[in-house]
Amino acid sequence: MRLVFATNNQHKLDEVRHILGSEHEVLSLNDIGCHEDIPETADTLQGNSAQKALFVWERYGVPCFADDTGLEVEALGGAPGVYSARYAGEGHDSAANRRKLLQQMQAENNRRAQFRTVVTLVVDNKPYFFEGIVKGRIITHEQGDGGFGYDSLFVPDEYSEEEKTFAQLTQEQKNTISHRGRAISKMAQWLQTATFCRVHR
Ligand code: ITT
Repeated sequence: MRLVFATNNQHKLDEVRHILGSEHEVLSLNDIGCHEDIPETADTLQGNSAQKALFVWERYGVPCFADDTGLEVEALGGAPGVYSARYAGEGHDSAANRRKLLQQMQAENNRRAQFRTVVTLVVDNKPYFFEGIVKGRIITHEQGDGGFGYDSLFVPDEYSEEEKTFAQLTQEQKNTISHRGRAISKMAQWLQTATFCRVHR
């Protein structure tokens, strides 16, 4: 199926194309000529992902999906959460966000955290939601130079013995266990069984 992924984040696009493989053709906002800054004004991940996907559906009328992701840190009461992109201010500056997180966590013993993604898929004018979560912990210094965003500060439980952050895993390894990998795989599974894209014989 041909689907638009409503994101301006090239890292997300690469990850999702890798997860969906050749079964679905994933177009970017660029590919459909959408150069607008899509509003994200909701105060939940589900609200923001719906806002992005519905924006594209309403303007372009094509099947599309969006994700909104937050890093939820136990000791910070779930922050930065839905505000993860703007944690250190409006600039979407990932390095500044990581510095602020390290500083907020300086005196904390409880380092538990999770990434949570909510994907909204819009087909036939209806939104469908898929959630993915990965649990782990925040380390005290950056480690690894792959990935993006908060990846170099997050050790998923699946790699706790090796003490490897998301930024030290291959894309394949991250996708297999990640919040986005899990949510997108649920969407792919649902697409396989959904009646609207079946050939009715
Ligand atoms: P779009 O809204 O255009 O999709 P974005 O970068 O604004 O892209 P989000 O609002 O979903 O994406 O992400 C919020 C923040 O969380 C952002 O700063 C990212 O860097 C970070 N983030 C999202 N996914 C991540 C991941 O898989 N690993 C590490 N950080 C991630």
